Amino acid sequence: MKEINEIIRDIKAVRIQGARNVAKAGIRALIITAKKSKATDKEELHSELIEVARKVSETRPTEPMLRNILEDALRFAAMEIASSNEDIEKIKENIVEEEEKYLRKMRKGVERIWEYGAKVLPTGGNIITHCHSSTVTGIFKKAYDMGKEFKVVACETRPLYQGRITAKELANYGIDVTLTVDMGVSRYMKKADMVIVGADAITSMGDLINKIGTSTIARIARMNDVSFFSAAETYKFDPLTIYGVREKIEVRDYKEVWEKKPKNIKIENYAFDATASRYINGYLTEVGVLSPQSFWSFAMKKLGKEVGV
Ligand code: RUB
Repeated sequence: MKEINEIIRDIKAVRIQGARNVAKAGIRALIITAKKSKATDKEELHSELIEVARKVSETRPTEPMLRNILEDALRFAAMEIASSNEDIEKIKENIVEEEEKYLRKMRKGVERIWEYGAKVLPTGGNIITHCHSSTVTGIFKKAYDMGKEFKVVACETRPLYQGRITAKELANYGIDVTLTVDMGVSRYMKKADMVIVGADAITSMGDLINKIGTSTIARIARMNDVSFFSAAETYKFDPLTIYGVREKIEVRDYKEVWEKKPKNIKIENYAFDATASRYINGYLTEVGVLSPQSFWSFAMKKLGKEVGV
């Protein structure tokens, strides 16, 4: 299906970027599949949805939110398909309706993070962020709407410069923002009050996987006694890490770093890095401000999963 292939291409090319936007695109892919499906029976429809979910979930390896959400969405579709006595066209409609409801639920969740985050943001503070996280920019916008005064420093985020998206979005909203090259962050840390970044994955140990460079910023924050928060829905939790599975870090094409590199130079283009929980003061989540140690238990409840013994 053309639209699904486009979604997949856009996620892989980081035109759709940030864990939430990627997860939302996953749900949109299921909605399109159900809307456009020519399946004439339940089994065919079910396998079409499973196939699309599988393809989308393989687009970026470090995105548990996408996988958690697709798993949830497929669970509903499977229940609807198994239990409904309605005709196939009505079942497709019900699935579309339910997935749209899911997107609205996601929106409510992130709005709660924006509220909690905006309260935590120090009035008159200097805040540092990295990359582009829709969760984090939402916090800044909410705080701005509440009348809080603060300044943001955004790291440009090589090699794809997602920091520029952050800077543009905040500046267009009227927020005071300065863009720095990534290695310039230390200069700003001396005067900073807080660092807030997003999250791609959170492990059972409370460690954070986010855009490469995050762990360096967290260490510099600690050296300067600056508190470090990550804004993340509990859907960012990777339940497999409880069972010892290490979070995969996506390695992208070296051409993003240096398109015509000399042959004798090696380039490793890791998209993300891991920040140990000891550098993290807290996670700003839809259930409240959580310590890295308690994140997993709230997340497991949210995902409806139990720890096996
Ligand atoms: C984006 C990134 C973001 C998180 C959180 O990386 O690291 O901090 O995905 O974003 P990329 P959000 O640009 O490679 O996708 O809060 O929007 O989920």
